Parts: sequence; C-alpha cells; structure tokens
Amino acid sequence: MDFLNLSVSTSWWELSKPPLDISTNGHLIDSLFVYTSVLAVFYFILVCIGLFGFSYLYSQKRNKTPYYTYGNKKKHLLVTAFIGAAVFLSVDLNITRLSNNDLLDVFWKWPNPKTEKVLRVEVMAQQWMWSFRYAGPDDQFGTADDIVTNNDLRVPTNTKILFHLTSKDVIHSFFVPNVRLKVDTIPGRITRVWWDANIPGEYDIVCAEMCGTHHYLMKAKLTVYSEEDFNRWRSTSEKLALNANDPDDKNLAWGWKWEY
Ligand SMILES: [Cu+2]
Repeated sequence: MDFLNLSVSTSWWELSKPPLDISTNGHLIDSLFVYTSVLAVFYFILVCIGLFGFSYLYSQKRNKTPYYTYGNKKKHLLVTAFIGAAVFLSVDLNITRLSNNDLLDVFWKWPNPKTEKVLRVEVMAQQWMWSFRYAGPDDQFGTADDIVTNNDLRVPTNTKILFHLTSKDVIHSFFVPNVRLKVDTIPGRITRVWWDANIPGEYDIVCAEMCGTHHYLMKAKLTVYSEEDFNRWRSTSEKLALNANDPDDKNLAWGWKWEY
C-alpha cells in the first residue's frame, strides 16, 4: 500500500513539492503557478511595508496632534485607482494573457492522427471508476477488437496521447497530476485533452470533481512504457480482446466513432 510509505519523517517541504513533471508542456502550468505566487508575495510585502510604515509615520509618539482625514479627496482617489489598476494589470490581466497564449499555442493545438504519431484513447468515467478504450487493429472505436481496460491506462513515451472523454452519470474530472492537466467529463458531451508522457513509470490518475460518496476512491493507474514495451503490451492485449469482447454486452459497447 503506497500511502504507508509516507513516513512521519517526510518533511513538509518534500510533501509540498509538485509531483514529477513527465510531460513536454507541464512546465507551462508550473510557471503560471510560480508567476502568480511571486507576484502575490511581492504585493504582500508592499502591503506590509505600507501598513507598518504608515503605522510608524503616523504613530502617536511622532504626532501629538491628531490629523483627521476621510481619504475622499481627489488626490486620494487617484492614488487608490492607480494602485488598483496596477495590481489588476500586472497580475490578473497578465495571467489571463499568459494562460490564453498557452491554450492557443499549445493545449488547443490538437494533434492530428492523420499527419503525426498520435495514440487515441476514449475515456468513460462513472461512479467510481475510469474505463479506457483503444482502437484495435481496424483503427475503429466501438468494434470487437477494441482494447478496454478499467482503472488502467497505459501509454508509450514520445507520443501525443489524444483523449476523447465522457461520463455515464455525473460530472467527473480526469486529472493526471504528473502532466499537470485536468478536464471535466460531462454526461452527453465529449470533451478533449491531449498530453504526452516522457518518463516511463507508474503514476496516478484521479477524479478532481466531487462526484459522490466514493469520489475519493475514484482513481486509476497510469503506466508509461517505452514505445517497444507499449507495442508488446498492445499486441498481446489485442489478441486477448478479440477472444474476450462480447459485442452483445451493452455495458462494454460504449465506444463511439471519431470525427475530425
Ligand atoms: Cu468522479
């Protein structure tokens, strides 16, 4: 059991570190976090300087006669508006600009299976598990040679993985901390996400949307293989799938056709 390895000697610093980034673009998300944190700390220090500085400047010791102000003179309003605008422009609008650029330049640049190496996976979320479907040798989803796994996603390194996701019951959220990305799965709708994983190993997939009493149990395992190992697993699984898939089992036949 993995959680037993969290011994008491693990420092809070180790625990507060983000998980290993195994993707090409995860650093974009990390740098947004760092940028936001640095600016928040910067403005926090400014506020502290103001608070303690003015407390000292206008202390009773230094000012025997009290001075009353309501802060409603034009000068005061201008200073307040200037500080407000500076914070809004440098923090909020800048984060919006940076994340918008990342979306348009990277995360919404959908890989095209016709022109590049892409592994397509269909994801079905339900209370409280994840099912994954790979197209078999016929390259079509929803046919008898599909590989279907439960709570077990396996992908090769150096390949873009394109997911189409939906949900059987309520809204869930497909979250892979090691690639920094999450996307909602919504009943009656297909959502998309793509990422790649470049370090072989085993990682967590979790549900990031409160979806019911056993939400906390809704997790799956991500295994990243070298391309060679993945192809070996895939061909073995395709043979097993052909024997095991029952086209009349409505519960298993949830795959859908892809449109590009
Ligand atoms: Cu869920």
